[in-house]
Amino acid sequence: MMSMIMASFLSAALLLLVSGILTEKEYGSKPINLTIVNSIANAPNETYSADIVFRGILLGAMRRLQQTNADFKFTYRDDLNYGPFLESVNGVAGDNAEHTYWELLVQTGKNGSVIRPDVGIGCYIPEQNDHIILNFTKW
Ligand code: B12
Ligand SMILES: *[C@@H]1O[C@H](CO)[C@@H](O)[C@H](O)[C@H]1NC(C)=O
Ligand SMILES: *[C@@H]1O[C@H](CO)[C@@H](O)[C@H](O)[C@H]1NC(C)=O
Ligand SMILES: *[C@@H]1O[C@H](CO)[C@@H](O)[C@H](O)[C@H]1NC(C)=O
Ligand SMILES: *[C@@H]1O[C@H](CO)[C@@H](O)[C@H](O)[C@H]1NC(C)=O
Repeated sequence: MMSMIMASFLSAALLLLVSGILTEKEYGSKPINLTIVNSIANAPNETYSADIVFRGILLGAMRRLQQTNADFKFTYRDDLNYGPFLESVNGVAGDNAEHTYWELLVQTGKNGSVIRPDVGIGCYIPEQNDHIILNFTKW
């Protein structure tokens, strides 16, 4: 008798725990806008919609966009200390001699102002309604 009460108590507790986890986290992916700006060549902007999972990194959304959209291509190199460094987007590559690079900017969904994240594409975790801007520019 006692063990039956104990067992139903435990299963009820387990149910509460599981439903708690399910409501706390979100599943599936959400769209996020990503715009490519070439501030050196003055080429027209290109905007893509990429899917990002809950707390997913920007690099993941970019990889999935590359897999599903033949118009979007990018390359990166692995930096020993900081991880993925974005080298080229749609065939346009940064060049040390010319001091050009792809700058990561984010127009935040919160207040619309443009920030320059202090981490790269492998560490940045976009928030819902963030607008990612890859800006080809000079340093
Ligand atoms: C100079 C510099 C740059 C230059 C590098 C130009 C060059 N070829 O020399 C430029 C302007 C390109 C640059 C860009 C960015 N940078 Co920077 N950069 C620096 C800085 C001031 C010095 C690096 C250096 O010369 N070290 C000495 C050399 C001898 O060592 P090295 O290992 O060869 O250095 C290389 C790496 O540092 C690499 N690198 C530079 N920045 C970044 C950023 C990332 C994410 C990666 C993977 C590699 C990388 O480029 C250097 C030259 O090849 C450091 C801060 C510091 N004081 O260390 C920040 C620093 C490394 N950068 C930082 C960031 C965030 C960026 C950007 C993401 C900024 C942005 N929002 O766009 C972009 C990279 C975007 C991309 N394309 O992926 C952060 C990285 C922090 C982190 N944990 O991710 C640092 C630490 C500054 C900070 N805000 O705290 N950067
Ligand atoms: C992406 O941009 C389009 C056009 O400006 C806009 O209608 C849409 O709401 C944006 N989507 C997101 C997820 O911000
Ligand atoms: C391209 O996008 C940037 C960033 O959103 C914006 O400042 C700029 O006005 C846009 N340029 C054009 C031609 O639409
Ligand atoms: C806008 O929000 C960002 C963080 O999302 C913050 O860093 C920045 O200071 C805010 N800017 C203004 C003008 O409120
Ligand atoms: C891109 O870089 C240029 C040059 O640094 C800058 O003037 C411009 O404001 C940047 N673009 C955006 C969208 O912030």
